[in-house]
Amino acid sequence: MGLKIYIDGRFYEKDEAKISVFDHGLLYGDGVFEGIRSYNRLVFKLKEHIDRLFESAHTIMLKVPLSRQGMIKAVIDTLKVNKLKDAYIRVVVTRGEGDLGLDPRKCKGRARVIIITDKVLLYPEKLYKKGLEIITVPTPRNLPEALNPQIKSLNYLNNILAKIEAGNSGYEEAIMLDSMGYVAECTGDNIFIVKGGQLYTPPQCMGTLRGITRDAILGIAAKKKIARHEHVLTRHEVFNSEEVFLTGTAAEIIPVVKVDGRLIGNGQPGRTTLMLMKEFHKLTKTEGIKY
Ligand code: PXG
Repeated sequence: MGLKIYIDGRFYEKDEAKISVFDHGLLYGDGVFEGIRSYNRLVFKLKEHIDRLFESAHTIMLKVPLSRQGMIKAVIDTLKVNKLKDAYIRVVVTRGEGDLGLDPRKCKGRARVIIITDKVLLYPEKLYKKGLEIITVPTPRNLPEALNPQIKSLNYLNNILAKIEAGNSGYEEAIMLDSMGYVAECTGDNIFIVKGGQLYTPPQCMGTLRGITRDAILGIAAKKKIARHEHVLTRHEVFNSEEVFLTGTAAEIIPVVKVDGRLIGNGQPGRTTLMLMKEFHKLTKTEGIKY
């Protein structure tokens, strides 16, 4: 049996799951999305993801045709139909069908809701043990005053350009700076450093997405009585930190051992990173909405 895709309350086989070429999600990237995970039939931080989806939609004045509770139910229903225990869940809301102009008021149909569930795509296991090597790329993160990175919109070209630049240089992931040259985040992950045993991550006002994994890590660190700072970071501070790691729904927590050719600490995943990875895995086993 193939994957079943949810579109507007109905399930379609993967090959039959189609939307209009006039959908403004396709024509203009006009829409919002979330990437969510489930672990052993527990959807991690589902409410937080749906809240963030609704916030993104509110800012772009996109009316989601379901209530928050209705959206949670639709995600759970899709997981049940697909009988997936551990899944990556992509929720997409597009502006819907319009004409060829960009005016969303011309989209007479209602917004479309698409839910795709699939197996999880992770970095290769050995990178979690050895750590990632990353670089800084030239493309700066979108200016928050222009297109705020808090809006998880279908227009991800800013991050895709950075991903292309990382790939051109032979790297999997890249640091993106904000327009002032401070460290913002990576193409699909937030960044943390450890210095003097304390945790630092850029504040969300500096053009970073307020990652749900990021917040979970800050929560774990608080319980472990580790001092936490949401503070602007320069590359110099990243190069001279004891540990660096990235957080995101897909990657979870992954250690970074080299940045722009500079070894981080002793070039091995650090103690605090390893502890946080262990605690994060514990959290995903106990927290979430059951299905
Ligand atoms: N920053 C950006 C720019 C992101 O897109 C994160 C941080 C981490 O946020 P969460 O809430 O996931 O801890 C993201 C994550 C994917 C994928 O499939 C993930 C994201 C976007 C596109 C693809 O890996 N968002």
